Amino acid sequence: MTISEKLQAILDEAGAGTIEQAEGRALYEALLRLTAGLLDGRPRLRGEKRLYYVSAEFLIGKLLSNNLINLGIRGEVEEALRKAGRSLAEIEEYEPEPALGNGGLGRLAACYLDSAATLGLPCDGVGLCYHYGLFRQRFEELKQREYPDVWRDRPGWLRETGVRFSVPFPDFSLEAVLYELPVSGYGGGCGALRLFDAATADGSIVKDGIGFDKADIARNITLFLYPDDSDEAGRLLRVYQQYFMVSAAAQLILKELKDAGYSPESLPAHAVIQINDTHPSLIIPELIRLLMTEGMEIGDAIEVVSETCAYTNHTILAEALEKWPVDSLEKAVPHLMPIIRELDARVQAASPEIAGKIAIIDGNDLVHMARMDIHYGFSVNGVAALHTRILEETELADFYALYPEKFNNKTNGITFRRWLMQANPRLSDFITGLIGDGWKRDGNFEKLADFAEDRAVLERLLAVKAENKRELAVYLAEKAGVEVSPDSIYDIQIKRMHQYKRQQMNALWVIWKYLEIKAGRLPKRPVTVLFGAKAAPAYTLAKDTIHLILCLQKLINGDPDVSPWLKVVMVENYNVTWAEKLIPACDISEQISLASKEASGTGNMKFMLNGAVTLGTLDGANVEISELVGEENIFLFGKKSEEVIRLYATEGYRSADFYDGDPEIERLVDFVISKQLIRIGDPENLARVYKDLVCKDWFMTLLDLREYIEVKERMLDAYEDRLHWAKMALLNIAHAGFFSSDRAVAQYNEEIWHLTPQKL
Ligand code: 26Q
Repeated sequence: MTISEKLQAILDEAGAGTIEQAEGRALYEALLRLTAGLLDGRPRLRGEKRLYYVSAEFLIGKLLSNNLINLGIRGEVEEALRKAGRSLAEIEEYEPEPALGNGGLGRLAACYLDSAATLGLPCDGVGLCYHYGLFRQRFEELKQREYPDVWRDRPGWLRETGVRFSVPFPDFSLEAVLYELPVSGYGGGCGALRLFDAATADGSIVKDGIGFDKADIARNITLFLYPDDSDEAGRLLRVYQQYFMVSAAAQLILKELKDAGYSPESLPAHAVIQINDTHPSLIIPELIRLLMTEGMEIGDAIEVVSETCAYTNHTILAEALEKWPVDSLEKAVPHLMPIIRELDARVQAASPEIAGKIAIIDGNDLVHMARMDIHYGFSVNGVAALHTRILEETELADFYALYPEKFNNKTNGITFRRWLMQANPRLSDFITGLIGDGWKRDGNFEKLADFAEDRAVLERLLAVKAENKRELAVYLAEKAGVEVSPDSIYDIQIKRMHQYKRQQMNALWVIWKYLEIKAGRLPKRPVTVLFGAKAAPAYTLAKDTIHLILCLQKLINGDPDVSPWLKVVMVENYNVTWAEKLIPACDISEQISLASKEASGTGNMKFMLNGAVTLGTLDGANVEISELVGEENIFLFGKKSEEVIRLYATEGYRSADFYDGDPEIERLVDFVISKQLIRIGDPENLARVYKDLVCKDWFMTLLDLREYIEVKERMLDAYEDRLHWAKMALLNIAHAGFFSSDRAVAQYNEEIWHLTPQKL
């Protein structure tokens, strides 16, 4: 049977009509059934040793297109739909989007599952089956409002497995119900994303946006990804949630060990647990506890667990390094406390002279999750070369001195199946036309560099970008109701809203450009500045920055003198789908974090792969990007990480010095509370942004602002030499191969996991 015939058979069974006439929803459901059926037929990856990638986040996004690509039938399906006057894009609109992550860390986990399945590695993701993903963002009165993100109300890929475990809390226990989503590899086998829900979880307790009774643990535990932790009850709930996840995960791992006929002592030979940041760290004491209930001595249990667990650090921001008060843990997981105290006692006894610096439980009765991972895991890795170096030399120097052999770097990667083949079919075909399609498996684009002086190729590359820009303009008009000119330069910053990522610096540039245009100094070509970002619900300054950008959007787009030259667009509810639309159309990739603060970044890699040129600081993986493409193919600015670290150490940065000492900076910052903006926005929110910039500016916006403006001007000028720009874009693509998540996962496997790839 052809794909068309199979699809029609499913539609017939549902009485949904022909492919031509079926409603979009019915057609989506039919295609879902067809694709899920094909995935079911794939061999599940097995082996002597399995990886359990335990993570509180998996930002998988929609899966239909991705699964079609990995099954190798996307072309056929598209052709069948096209013949019937339908399209995959139309059908995908009906697919719910699992937004089970905040940003980089969650998306990385999703890319790694794709790569592990592609490489034939027996690997599962293990996490929580939140009822609501990351909140849905709406802009109301130019401010962010949060709403529950419902994704499980329609047919999707999730299915119940029938496997259940009981998770013990002090006065009650909760039943964990295991769900699974299939994870297809490109041409390979099939892994799984295994997500636990609580049998008692009940969405009906959600009231008034994303509010709910934080004390009703049985009903709220798996409702939300990252419940607001700005108050005590919210923080306690996070502990309950984390423990629920890891207890179920630990029971699953030990059950599978037993089912395979292996003894508890042999755990390290048959399982490796990658702890994705500290959110799953309680799996260490929980596994020890469970092994002890099987009769193992504590010392042996500690050894077995330490040989099984490996830890990845994703951040050096102090406020994100989890530390839980002993009191909270005593309340939620008192049965783990004797074990955590024993773990702490052992490390303190082993290194008494530095006990204060490496203790798991510190003098303020805070339990340091990362420290537990480092002491009782066999591997600690950072996510980009610079990040790992900063961990070793600064943040975790005491631990590096103790355990140099545990530390290693694994520079992040992205899956080219989603971020090139799926998101950018035009570029994908263009590349294949030039160098063949070996890159789909080996991620090698180096041969593209041979065309760096080939005028015809460069012109075609520009044409591909122009076509993607037109497509985005149509999408923006449809989805956001804004008109942008495809002839303008698309300058894009999409990532979580955070002060360290410095969207506020980009906003100050927008103000600068606005004032330039107002003064009659017109740019050579119009610029469209696009933003996409969610702010954590309790992060006031981040929400204020969104407000500032939305005010600028209104002011500028509504000003007939300025809007032909400058437009600002902040897309609502930025998510994986938006990223897939925006990245292929981008000219300038904004990667402007304060050096030393962005562990790696992965958006930077996606943009590079799609032929955008980076405007960035020497932070995270930008350092490696610049080494790969060469300084002539990237626009760098700003203070280096050593200098920034020194400024923090010496308290050497005062934003007021920059504000008072530079009339140009003063003018831009003052504009935040100007009459023009106050008329549009809320004075309270704008004043907070202003005040922070002048009085605090913890992430040193004003330090790099001047250089940012200068280099961005140079970049806009460079854009006018279209062939030279195309050469830069081509060389960026040519050197993007290193950032394949296949490379990253292969390195994890060779140096940490040691799984045997299955031949498929
Ligand atoms: C911690 C404590 C309390 C409340 C929340 C948190 C919390 C939640 C989420 C801490 C961190 C996160 C997420 C971090 C994250 O996404 N980090 C990003 O990871 C990417 C993948 O490695 C990197 O590329 C990014 O540089 C890094 O910011």
